Amino acid sequence: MKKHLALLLFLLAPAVLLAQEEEEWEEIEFKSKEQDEYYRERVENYQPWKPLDENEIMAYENAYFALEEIKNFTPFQEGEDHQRYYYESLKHRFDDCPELAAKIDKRQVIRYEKRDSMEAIVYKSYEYFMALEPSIYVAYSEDQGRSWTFYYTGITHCQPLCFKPRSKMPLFNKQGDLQLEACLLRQISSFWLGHVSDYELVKDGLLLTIDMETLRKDSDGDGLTDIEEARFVTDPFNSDTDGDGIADGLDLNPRMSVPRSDKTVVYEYLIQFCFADTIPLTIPELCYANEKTRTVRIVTDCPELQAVQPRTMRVIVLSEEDYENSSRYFVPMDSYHLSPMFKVDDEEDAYLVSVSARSGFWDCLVKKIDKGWKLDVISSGIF
Ligand SMILES: [Ca+2]
Ligand SMILES: [Ca+2]
Ligand SMILES: [Ca+2]
Repeated sequence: MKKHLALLLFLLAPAVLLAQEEEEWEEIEFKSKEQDEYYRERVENYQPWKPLDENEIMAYENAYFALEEIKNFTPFQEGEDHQRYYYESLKHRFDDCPELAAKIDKRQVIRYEKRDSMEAIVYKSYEYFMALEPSIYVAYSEDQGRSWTFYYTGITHCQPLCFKPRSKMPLFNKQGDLQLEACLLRQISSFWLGHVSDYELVKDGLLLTIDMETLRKDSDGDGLTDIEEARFVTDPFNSDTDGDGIADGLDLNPRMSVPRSDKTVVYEYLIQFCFADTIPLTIPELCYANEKTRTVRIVTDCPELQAVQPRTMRVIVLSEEDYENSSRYFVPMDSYHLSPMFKVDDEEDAYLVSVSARSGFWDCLVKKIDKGWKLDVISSGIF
């Protein structure tokens, strides 16, 4: 097996190791000193996943909503955090929740309540923010369910707040805000493909109050709420964080406005898993985000990659330093790993580049040709 591939597999372990056993790897004949150096450094700096300690969990505060201790509460039940729980026991629980209300499947629902003309559904979804645990959303209607608005709460299921579907407390409080019984959980095993992470209870008997005004707040009017901007690491008080003329809510790469190079177009193909034989050097037509656009994160210091202008997804590009400074309470968004383009030692205008995500990895050789690039996938694996 090519050395750098072994190093990459090591970094992505353990999910990839399963795939490794089933795949016969081709020998790759192209050598690159740049590539060897890059993977050597990554292995040296590799930090394995570490659980938060109990004190860090106890110190959790929600940046937007009040979290308080309550005396009478529905105790946490073992397995309540587990995805399967919803599929087995929630099927019949919300009989008063109209099926597919607001196009939400009943199995996603944590709490539902109707009061006068107001209706609210608190639900889990992987849509929009791809992450290893689902995010918590609120669907809200003020006209008896005829029209719905959807809000992101900034909370990732079990990280560390876990809400209780069995709660008997009314969902609407006297002020018309939402109150949710919760507990704090601590993740004790890392995620890997096809495996649900394990959690332990750290603190029970909590109540989170989601006030609707804060949930809706979009201070700079760019179409993203302040809570979404925190997740995207964009500026909630500047409607165009990267100053490229496209508002944050529409921008498919809202954090970075970096000059393009010939290599940028290669990355644009790879992040969309498009392995065309030839890649023309044309600048892609400008596309815009909408409220359902899938969002992935890319951590890179490589300017050619930071400049990407995706067409079908939103990318949140963080430098290595931004990433180091980001909150540990968040389960990361789905991350793509794209390597820099490494010059092949003995060949003009030829580069090795790798892309990997949860679905698999691809190692490619790209060669500059007249008006574009020729792309060959030299090895790949599907997880
Ligand atoms: Ca905003
Ligand atoms: Ca903004
Ligand atoms: Ca912008």
